[in-house]
Amino acid sequence: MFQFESKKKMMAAALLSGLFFQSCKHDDDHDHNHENELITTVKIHLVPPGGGMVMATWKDLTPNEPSGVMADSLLLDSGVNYTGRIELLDETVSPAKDRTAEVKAEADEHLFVYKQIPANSALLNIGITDTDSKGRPLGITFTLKGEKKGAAVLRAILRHQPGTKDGTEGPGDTDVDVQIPFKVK
Ligand SMILES: [Ca+2]
Repeated sequence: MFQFESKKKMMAAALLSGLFFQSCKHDDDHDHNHENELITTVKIHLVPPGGGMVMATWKDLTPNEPSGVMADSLLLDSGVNYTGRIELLDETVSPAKDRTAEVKAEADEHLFVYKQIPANSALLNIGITDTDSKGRPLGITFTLKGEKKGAAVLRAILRHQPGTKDGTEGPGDTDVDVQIPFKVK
């Protein structure tokens, strides 16, 4: 009787550890998949109030190598309030995978940071217009206005901040970091 009970317990323990092992394995797979979520292509879409669209594409089909980066330039009118949207794609597969929806689904873990190079150029006024479930900025949509004429570079950084997002750039690591030259005329 005692032996029977202890065998049952051992079987239960083995079953539990098997379940535990499986759930760990699942987490590993998830992390592994996330690392493989490539973003090769970033598109900036800008719509002026009168309609039409300005678009620029940044592309690097070899994210693990420094070479191979291509970027369009944006030509903007000063004083115009553009409605902006950023689009992320993985073009290493066909058809291309839309990564924007994944970032939106994981809004609580992501933040787009927009900067100008040089930092003191102050040619653009950019304001993020979307938020995550806790009211913190996300940055898939934004407004953009050319405050004065000149040329500089728009830098868009996607920060991945699982469990650490606080609305600032600091926490986490970078999923993609792109630079798009622009001119305000
Ligand atoms: Ca590359």
